[in-house]
Formats: sequence, C-alpha cells, structure tokens
Amino acid sequence: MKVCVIGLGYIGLPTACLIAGAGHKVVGVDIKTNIINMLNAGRLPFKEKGLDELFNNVKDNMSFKNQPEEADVFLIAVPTPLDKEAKIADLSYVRKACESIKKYVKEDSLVVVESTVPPGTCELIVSSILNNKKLIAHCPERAMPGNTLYEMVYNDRVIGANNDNSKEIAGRLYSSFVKGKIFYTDLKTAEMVKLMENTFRDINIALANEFAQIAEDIGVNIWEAISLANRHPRVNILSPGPGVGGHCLAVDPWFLIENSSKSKMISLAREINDSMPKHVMELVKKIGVPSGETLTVLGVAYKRDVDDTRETPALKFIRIAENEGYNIKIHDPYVKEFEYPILDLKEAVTGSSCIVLLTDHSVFKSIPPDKIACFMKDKNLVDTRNCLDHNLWVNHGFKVKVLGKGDASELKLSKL
Ligand code: SAJ
Repeated sequence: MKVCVIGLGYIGLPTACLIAGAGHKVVGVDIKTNIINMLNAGRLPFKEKGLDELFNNVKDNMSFKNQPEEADVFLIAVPTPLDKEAKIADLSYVRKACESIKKYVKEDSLVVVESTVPPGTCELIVSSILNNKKLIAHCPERAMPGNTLYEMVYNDRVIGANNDNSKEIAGRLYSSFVKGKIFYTDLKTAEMVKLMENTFRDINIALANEFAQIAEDIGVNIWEAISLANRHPRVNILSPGPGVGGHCLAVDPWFLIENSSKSKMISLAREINDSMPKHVMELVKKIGVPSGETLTVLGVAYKRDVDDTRETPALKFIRIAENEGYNIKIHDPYVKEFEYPILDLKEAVTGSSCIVLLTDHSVFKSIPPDKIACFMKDKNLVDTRNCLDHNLWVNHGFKVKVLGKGDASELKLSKL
C-alpha cells in the first residue's frame, strides 16, 4: 500500500517508520519545514529508543514533504491539545489535516485517525470535512514515550471502523506491523476506549496523590504503605508525585467529559493532580526555605528518562515558586529545549538553598551529595518521587523532605 502519514511527531514518525519497515511505501507529511528538511537530510527531530536504527533501515522506502499526495491510506497523527480555558479538545490540527488531504482522498482510500479525539469526532467532523467519504477508521495510539517502538509493535490495538471495507483495509495495514492482537469496533467506541485508558490512569494517580497528602497529615510513610498494600493480589496503587504531565493523561480526561454533564470523579482527579505543584511548594516552605532563596529544580521532563516536557508539572512548580519570590535554577540532562535555561549540575546547585527533585531520571540516583554540598548555600532536599538514597543525603548534612512521607512524631489526632 501507499500510505501518507500526516504529522511526524512522537507518534506519526515512529508509526511511519514501522509501516515503511513492513514494506509499504510511505509519504511523511508535516507542516514544519525544518522537520521535513531534517528528515530529508537523514536526521531525526527527536530521540526515541531504537528509532535511529529503524529509520536508517527504512528511509529508502520513505519520502518527506510539506504537502500530502494521493495514497491508498491517509494516517492522521497530529496533536490534539487542550483548549485550556474551555477545557475542551482543540481540534484545529485535525481539521487542517483533513482539509489538506481532502482533494487527494478517493472513494476507495482509507482515512485513519490515530490522534486522540473526543467521541463523535470521526463520525461528525472528520467525515463531514471529507464530504462523507466512506472509508474512515480510528486506531488510537497506545504507545508509551520512551518505549514507543516496542509498544507500537507488541501492544494490542483497537480499530474502530465505519464499515467492513474500512475495517478490512485498516486491519491489513496494522497487522502488517503489529504483533499484538487487533480488536475491531465502531468509531465512537474506539474513541472512548482510548480516553478511558488514560482517564483510568489519571484517576489512580490522583488517588495516590491524595493518599500521599493524607499520609503527610497523619505521620505515615506512603511509599512503604503503598508497597505493602500492593502485596494484595487485587490492589495496584500507583505512585504519588509532583503532578501529571505528558500530552495524554493531563489532557484526555477532559475530552471524555466535554459532551457530558455526568462527570464528578474525572474532573476532581484532574484538580487533585493539577494541585500537586502547589503542594510541592508547601513542602519547600515546610523544610524551612524562605522566599528570596534559590531553588534547584532537578528534572523538568514530564517523566523519567525522557526529553519530553509537554504539560510537565515542573513548569507549573517553577511559575508558582517564582511568583512566591524564589529564584530558580534548573538541571535536566535529558532536556535540550525548555522555557527556562537548563544548566549543568554544578551551576544549578551553586548558591542554592534547596534541591527540589521533580523527575526521577535514573542518573539522579548517582548524584554524590558530598560533591555538591560545598556549592550550596543551605543543604535542603525535597524529593517528590522518593527516588534518592535519603540516608546518604542526611549523612552528608542534608535536611530531607520526601513527598508523602509524614513525620510520625508530628501526628495530631484532631478528631480524637
Ligand atoms: N505518573 C505518576 N505516578 C505514576 C505513574 C505516572 O505521577 O504512578 C505521572 C508521570 O510522572 C507523568 C504522567 O503521570 O507525569 C504520565 O506518565 P505515564 O507514564 O503514566 O503515561 P504517558 O503520558 O507517558 O503515556 C500514557 C500511556 N497510557 C496509559 O498507560 C494508560 C500510554 O500507553 C499512552 O499511549 C499515552 O498515554 C498516550 O499517548 O495516550
């Protein structure tokens, strides 16, 4: 098949490479000229495990352009950001992508939407822009950044299709590179399934974050409590942290509820997770660092061992801290581009009164506290991911506060 992939980001590009690797001819399209130039020059615009090697093996089957062209399948993998004011999906990129392919889509070409969209989008919006062309499928991506290629091949996939013909063509395309099982349903169910998956995770992280704050109040170590609770065969509590980032969990739950008045828990979970950066600010104050001091933020990527900062809770924390009068210095060995300068470790801790660890990058575990203590003004550490060896840091003179770790001696039983 000839497949035209619209949107060459974190999902579109790896998918395009896998499709090319399965022997199809791929035309990759993106509105960003710099991305097209880089790809044509044989370079990747971002890092992802295994992508370099795959790209080098398959690029002869691929071409990259700013404009779509005729194809058997059009695969749309453009972003669907959140309209932050209205808390609804901003479908402008999906609309533009559909407009851009409209004149190339024939009666027998299939249009597959991989972008995450509110239920009803494929049936009502995509279909009407394409003049009710008959072959539409929705196959939401499910891959985890950092392990994208493996998950794109081995995860099960859900394909929503509007008729048997679109189901058959989409099935043929995906089964050529997916080794997981493929399940078929209608368009709207597939759209809802994807949103439910991420909402499930968001709500469970919110529960962990609520447990953590309760534990701080009553003097319990939530990390120990969670690991013990998880010994129950049907319990799997997730980890608390400084909030939820990424282009999915902080966004998708809103898409699920934008056309329903029945949600209570979903928006509450969003509120809890969004409030975590503020809670981290409170921990900094509790450890005794007053405003006017310098804080070192360790990690601004939204999660461990990736360079991705989309929707990162670190940005919210930094803005809150600056509003409260703190100076901020940032160190993140993965992140190359950010709203604030990224410094090397020594520069980031020099003159600082507190290290605030927000991302649990593996390399942070080997930071030697004795080697950086001498550059700091005061030795304080707030660990929001329970990721460092706290005894080691205490032994080198650091005062340590861990998110979710209540001080047993501070227990106040106000209701007893
Ligand atoms: N997080 C916690 N505690 C946890 C787990 C995660 O605070 O116990 C935070 C992370 O630090 C991060 C955020 O949640 O800020 C999201 O990270 P994640 O690893 O849970 O998920 P994503 O956003 O990288 O990828 C998710 C995945 N969805 C599910 O696991 C249900 C992935 O499979 C989807 O493909 C992706 O969303 C997507 O594109 O929708």
